Amino acid sequence: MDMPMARRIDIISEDTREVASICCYCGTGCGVRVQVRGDAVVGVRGDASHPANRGRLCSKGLALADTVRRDGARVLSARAREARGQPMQDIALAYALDLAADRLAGAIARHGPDSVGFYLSGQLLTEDYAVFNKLARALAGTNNIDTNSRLCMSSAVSGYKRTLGADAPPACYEDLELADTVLIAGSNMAYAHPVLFRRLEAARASRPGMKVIAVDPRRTDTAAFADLHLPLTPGSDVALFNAMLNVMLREGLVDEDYIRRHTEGFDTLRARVQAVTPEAAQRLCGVPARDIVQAARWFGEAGAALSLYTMGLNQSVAGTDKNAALIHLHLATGQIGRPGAGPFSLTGQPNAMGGREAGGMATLLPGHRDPASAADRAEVARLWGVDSLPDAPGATAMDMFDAVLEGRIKVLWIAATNPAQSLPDQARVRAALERAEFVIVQEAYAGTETLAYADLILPAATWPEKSGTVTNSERRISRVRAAIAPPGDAQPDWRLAQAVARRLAARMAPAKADLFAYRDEGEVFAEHARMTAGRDLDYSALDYGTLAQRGPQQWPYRHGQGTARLYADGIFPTPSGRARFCDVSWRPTAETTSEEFPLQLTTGRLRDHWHTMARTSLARALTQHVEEPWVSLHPDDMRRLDLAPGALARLHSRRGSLVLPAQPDDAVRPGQAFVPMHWGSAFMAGLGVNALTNPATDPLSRQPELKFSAVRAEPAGLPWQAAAWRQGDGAALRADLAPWLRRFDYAVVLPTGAGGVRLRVASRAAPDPALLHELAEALDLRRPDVAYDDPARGTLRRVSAGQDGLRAFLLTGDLRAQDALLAWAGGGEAPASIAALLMGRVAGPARSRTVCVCIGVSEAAILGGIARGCDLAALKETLGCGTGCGSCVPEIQSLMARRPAAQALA
Ligand SMILES: Nc1nc2c(c(=O)[nH]1)N[C@H]1C(S)=C(S)[C@@H](COP(=O)(O)OP(=O)(O)OC[C@H]3O[C@@H](n4cnc5c(=O)[nH]c(N)nc54)[C@H](O)[C@@H]3O)O[C@H]1N2
Ligand SMILES: Nc1nc2c(c(=O)[nH]1)N[C@H]1C(S)=C(S)[C@@H](COP(=O)(O)OP(=O)(O)OC[C@H]3O[C@@H](n4cnc5c(=O)[nH]c(N)nc54)[C@H](O)[C@@H]3O)O[C@H]1N2
Ligand code: SF4
Ligand SMILES: [Mo]
Repeated sequence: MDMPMARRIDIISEDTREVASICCYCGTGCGVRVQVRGDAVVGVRGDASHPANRGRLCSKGLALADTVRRDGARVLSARAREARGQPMQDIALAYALDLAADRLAGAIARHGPDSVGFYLSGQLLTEDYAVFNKLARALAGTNNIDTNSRLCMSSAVSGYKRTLGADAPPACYEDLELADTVLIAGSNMAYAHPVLFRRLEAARASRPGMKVIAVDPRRTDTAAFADLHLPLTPGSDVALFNAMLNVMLREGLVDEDYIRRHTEGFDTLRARVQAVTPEAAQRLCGVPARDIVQAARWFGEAGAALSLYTMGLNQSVAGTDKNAALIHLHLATGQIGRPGAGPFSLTGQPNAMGGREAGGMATLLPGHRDPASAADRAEVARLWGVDSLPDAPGATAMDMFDAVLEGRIKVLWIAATNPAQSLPDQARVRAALERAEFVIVQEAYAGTETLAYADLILPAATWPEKSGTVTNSERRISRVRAAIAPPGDAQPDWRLAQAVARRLAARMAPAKADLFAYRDEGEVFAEHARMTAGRDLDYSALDYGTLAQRGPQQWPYRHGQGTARLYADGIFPTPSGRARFCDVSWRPTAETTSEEFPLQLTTGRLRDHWHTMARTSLARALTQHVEEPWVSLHPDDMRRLDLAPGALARLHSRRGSLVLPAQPDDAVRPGQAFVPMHWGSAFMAGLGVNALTNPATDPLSRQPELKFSAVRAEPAGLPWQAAAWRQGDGAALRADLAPWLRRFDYAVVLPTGAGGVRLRVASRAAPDPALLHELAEALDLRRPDVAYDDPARGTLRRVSAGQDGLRAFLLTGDLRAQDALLAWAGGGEAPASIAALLMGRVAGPARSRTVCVCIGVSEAAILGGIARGCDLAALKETLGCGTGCGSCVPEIQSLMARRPAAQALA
C-alpha cells in the first residue's frame, strides 16, 4: 500500500528548510524530518508520513540535532603518521587516497589478494556497501570483506536460511498490532527498539486479550511489561523452545496439515523433542515447568503468534540453533505468512539489512547469492563485468582479526565501526591491530578507540551529510537524504571507496577503473538494484525516482508493489519449496562457570546510548539517564562479596579484567552479572567490557558469544578516590582529559548532562601530590576561588566559580560534597557556603538520576509521586514524565512495580 507522501524537501520559513530522511540509529528505521538553517541542523522531528514510526521518535532520535558537529569532535581531514609511534599529522585528502591505494596494491603484489581485508559496518548505506564490495571482490580479488553485522545479525541470517531457505524476515511492523500472542526472546526492545515497543504498548492497551511473553535472563523493562517472563539461564533457549514444542505436540496444538503440506524434516525433530519435557527443560533453563507449559499454550492457541528476537538469541555459540528452534514453533503451528504471525528478527543497526542484500559480508554476495557457489560467483562476475570472482572463502570478523594477528592479512581497512571496543577479547583484538602492517580507519568522529591504531585516517561524512538508502527490519527501503554538506575534507563513505578503487585500478588493472565510474549514489543504487532481479528479494524495479514518488517500499517489489508479508502461499525458497525443520538440541555455552569464575556475565544495551558512544556522548540529554558504567549484581551476591552499593569491584574472566562500580540489582538473578556494552577505553581505564568477553563463535554463523562469559567479582581494593568536574565542551574536554585514564587503577572521563565533563578516579594509595597538582592544573583549578587543601594528608578540595555558576571542582579523599556540586553544575542552586561544603561540615542535597530526559524528571521525583499514591496517569499529569517520547514509560512502570509497599501505604 502506498502511503500519502509529504514532500521530500519543504521550505518551512524564509531561512529554514526541512529534509526527509531516516534516523541513523536502530533498525526500526524511523522517518525523520531534519530542519536546517544555513549549514546548521536546528531540529529533528518524526516524519508522520513514514510507515515505521508515523511521527514518533525515541529519546535518541529526538536528540539527533545535538549530535551534529562540524568542529574538532569530528575527523575533519585525512591524517597519517611517518611511522608507528610517531604522531599523526593532517595530510591532503588526495595524498591520503594515493597512500591507501599504494599500500593495498603493494600488499596484493607482494603477498596476494588475501593479504588485504575490509572490516565494515551495518551502519553504512547500501550504496557504501555496494562500492566496497565491488572494490574487494572484483578489483582487489579477495572475499576478505566482513562487517560488524557478524557480531549482530549473522545467526539470524543462518537461522532463516537453514529453515526458510532465504534470509528474509517474513513479517512486518503492522503484525505488532495484529498478533494475539507476542513472544519476545532475547530482546530488550523497550531500550533497543523503543518506537516498535511503543507500538506494542499501544496494541496491548487496545486489545486486552493480547498475551506478551518475554524470554530473558534479566527482568528488563521489556520483561516487566510481559504477562509472562521466563528468566532462563543464559544460553538455554534451545531447550526452552524444544520444550514448548514438546507441550504443543502433547496437547495437540501443532498444525499437522501445515507441517505435511509445507515442511520437511519434522519427524526427526518430533522424535528429538520427545525427551525435552517441561520438567527436563526446567533443569536446564531454571524456569518453572508450569511457565513453559503456559507459554506453549499461549503460543499454540493464539489466533496469530508473532515472535520478536535479537541478540539474546544471536550472540551465542548456539545462535543459529536458537533461531531455528524458535522458527520451528512457527512452522509447527502454521504461524507464518499470515497477518499478526511469523518469526520476526529485529535488526540491530540501521542498515544491517542493506548489507545483507548487497552481499557486504564474507559469506554473502549481492542479491542474496552465495560466494561458495560457482554459479552465483559467475553470475555476479557477469553483472559486474569482470571475468571471475575469487573463490577462496573470505575471513569472517573474528577470523579476520586472527588473520591479522597471524600476519596473513597485512592491510586492514576499517570503516564505520569501532572494533577496539566492540569485538570480544580486546587484548587479542588490540594485539592484532598492533601487528597489522597498515591500518586504514575511515571514521566520522574524533577520539574513538580504534583511531589510536590507525596508520591512515580517512575523514568520513556521516548522518545527516550522507545520501543513499537503508533497509529496515521489515524489509522496507527508505531514502536517506543529505541535509547539510560534510565539514572539512570529509566525504561520503562510498566516495572514499570509489576514489581509492580508481587509484588502485590504475596501479593494478587500469581497465577496471571503469567499474567505478559512478557519477552519483543514484547510479550505485541502480546497479545494485538490478542485481536483485529474479532473486527472492527482487527490487530491480526500484530507483531513487520511484522511492521519491511512492515513498519507502518493502521488498520484494514486483509489478509496482511492495510486499508486506512473505510465504503467504506456504511455498519456501528451498529446493523442494518446503520449509525445513532442523534437528537441534541444547548445547552448553562455550565456557561454563567454575569455582574460579562462578558468575555468569551477560552484556547489552542501555536506553539512551548507542554502542561505543561516539555520537550519543555528544548529546547532553542522552548522558543523563545513566551517567557512569557499572556492573549489576544480585543484592545477595553483593553482600556475599562484601560490596557496598556503588563500591568498586574488579571483574576477572579467563581473558582479562576490569574495574567497575557495582550496583545491587534484583533484575539479575543470583549468580549472574550484567555490564552495559557502551563504555570503552576512550571513556574509562581498562579495555571496557570486551576485555572480559569470549571470542568463541557459532559454527555456522561465526557470530561470537558476546552474551556469555564466566567471571569472578571481588572488591577492587582502591580506597583512594577523587572526583572532578569541569565546565565546557564535553567532547573537547574529554579529549584533553583522556590521558588521565591511563594513570589510575580506576578512572572514567564522562560528558555530563550538565555539560562539561566529569572525572572519577580511584587507586590503591594516595598518589604523589605532584600528580594531583598536575590534575588540578588540567582542570583549570590551579588558582581556585575556594580551596580546602590539606597538604599533610595529601588532599585537595577546590572549587572555581563565578557569576555564571560553577566552573570546576576537584575533590580528593572525602567525596561527600560531590552530589551538591554536581547538582549546582546542572543548574541547581549554589550551596550556601562552599567552604563549609568542602570542609565536610554540611551535606548538600542528594542528586537523583534523570529518568525522563524529554521533560527532565528525576527518579526521586517519580518515587515521591508513587509514594503519594500516583498511578501512571497521575504521574504524567503532575510531573510531566513520560509525556515526551515515551521511552521512559516502561521504567516508570518498573519503578511502580518495585514499590508495592509505597503504593499500599497511599
Ligand atoms: N539504545 C540502544 N538501542 C539499540 C542499540 C544501542 O546501542 N542502543 N543497538 C542496536 C543494535 S546494533 C542491536 S544489535 C540491537 C540489540 O538489541 P537487543 O538484543 O534487544 O539488546 P541487548 O541489550 O544487546 O540484548 C538483549 C537481551 O538479551 C538478553 N540475554 C542475554 N543472554 C541471553 C540468553 O541466553 N537468552 C535470551 N533469551 N536472552 C539473553 C540480555 O539480558 C538482554 O536484555 O539494539 C539496537 N538498538
Ligand atoms: N560486549 C558486547 N559487545 C558487543 C555487543 C554486545 O551486545 N555486547 N554488541 C555487538 C553488536 S550487535 C554490534 S552491532 C557492535 C557495534 O559496534 P561498533 O560498530 O564498533 O559500534 P559503533 O559505536 O556504532 O561504531 C560505529 C563507528 O562508526 C563511526 N561512524 C558513524 N557514522 C559514520 C559514517 O557515516 N561513516 C563512517 N566511516 N564512520 C561513521 C562512529 O563514530 C563509530 O566510531 O557491537 C558489538 N559488540
Ligand atoms: S526507535 Fe529510536 S533509535 Fe530507533 S530508528 Fe526510531 S528514533 Fe531512531
Ligand atoms: Mo548490533
